Amino acid sequence: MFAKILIANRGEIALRIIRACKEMGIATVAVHSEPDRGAMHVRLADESVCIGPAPAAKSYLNIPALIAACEITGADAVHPGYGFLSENAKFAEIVDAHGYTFIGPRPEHIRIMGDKISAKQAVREAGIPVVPGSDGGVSTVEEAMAAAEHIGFPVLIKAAAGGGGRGMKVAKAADSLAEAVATAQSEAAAAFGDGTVYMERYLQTPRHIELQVIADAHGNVCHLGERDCSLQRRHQKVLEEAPSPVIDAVSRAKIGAVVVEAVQRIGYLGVGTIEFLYENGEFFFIEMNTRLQVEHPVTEAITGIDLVREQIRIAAGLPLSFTQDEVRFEGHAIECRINAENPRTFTPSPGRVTDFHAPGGLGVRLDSAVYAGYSIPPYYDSLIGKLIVHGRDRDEAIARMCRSLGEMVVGGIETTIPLFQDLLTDPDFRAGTYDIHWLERWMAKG
Ligand code: MV4
Repeated sequence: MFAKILIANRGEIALRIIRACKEMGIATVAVHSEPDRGAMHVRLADESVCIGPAPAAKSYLNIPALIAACEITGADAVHPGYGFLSENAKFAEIVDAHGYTFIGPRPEHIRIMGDKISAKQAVREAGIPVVPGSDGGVSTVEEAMAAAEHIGFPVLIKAAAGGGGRGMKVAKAADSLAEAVATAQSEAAAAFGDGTVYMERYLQTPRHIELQVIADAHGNVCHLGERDCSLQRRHQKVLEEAPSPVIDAVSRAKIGAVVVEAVQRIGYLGVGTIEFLYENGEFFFIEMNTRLQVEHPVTEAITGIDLVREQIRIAAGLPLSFTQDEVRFEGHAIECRINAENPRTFTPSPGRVTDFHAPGGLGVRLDSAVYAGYSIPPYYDSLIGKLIVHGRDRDEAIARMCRSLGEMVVGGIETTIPLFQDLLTDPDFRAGTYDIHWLERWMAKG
């Protein structure tokens, strides 16, 4: 097992990783930018290294500085968290080349899944159902027309280098296809430096349902059930729950078995998330994420499995601490992402947190790096905490979340807490009948 792990991240996820390390008896190194000198992850780690000025490109994305921090502190391994360098295949290679262990998938798999066309091809060949679409990229209008003919309208044009919703264009009929393709190509080239696009049938009212998978270096692969992440705004997840209100034990076991078989065939290592659109009882793969995700705690809540501990064990060459048969899905978990933002406009609200009180009690978890007197810097994302509750069933989890949100105090800045207090009392939310477009419509109603 590793003696010391460097955490190449900040905020709540850095704390989350430090906590797993402490429970495993592993020493921790925090890295931080200049304005993050007083951040909680720096306080909780055993040692810390300043890796550069405020802009992420000069600090949290600064690979030479991170490698130097490993050398200075004698760390054995690097945990990238989520965001920043977590899905950067080059970084994983560089970490390995310097003799440290990257706690994550192999660079090869990060690279395959980073390109949405190669990801789709790889999982389809491994037996996972995908959204009907073009085989590979489309480069000309003629190719796009031919693809649309067998896909059927409406179609969606997506950037191969995209993901997370950036650079997508819908074409409702043949007369708008040429323009949609041209716009998608130029936007993709501008945003990602790669104008490659592909096409899919546009699913109009799906849910976003993702499966958590985990694989060790001994050939053991398990799935840890699904998370329903349909409540999003501008491709930002707002609230996630596990299990999905619309997936029963039989369909979970069925898609779980398909995914486990595919992950085995691909030879994947570590934790991963297979994202699906779910419509009319069918799963359609869209993307695979090769990182620990923000919303992983809802899976931890219903399975009792510490995903970060398993990640570290896997990277150290140890087997999974459980078998698929031992995985039980118990009760229901909900996560609210508490952002330092105006709850109606989502305008960032950085600044000094004057008061802070964490909710508590049975089935309540708050992952947050905020403390009273802390100043939220304006340079990074506005996530200041994740409130996760677990109940015996969905109704109990909802009641517990309402109660916890009512206890929580974050003074001095605006937060999204009031948004959740509204959302959780909505009859459609309570019924669990929402799709991926529901939240934006609900917010527009005001
Ligand atoms: C789609 C789609 C409909 N049909 N693909 C958006 C983010 C990226 N991960 C994939 N996305 C979508 N892909 C097909 N073929 C609709 C979306 C989509 C969406 C997906 C999940 C959650 C929220 C969303 C909001 C708008 C569009």
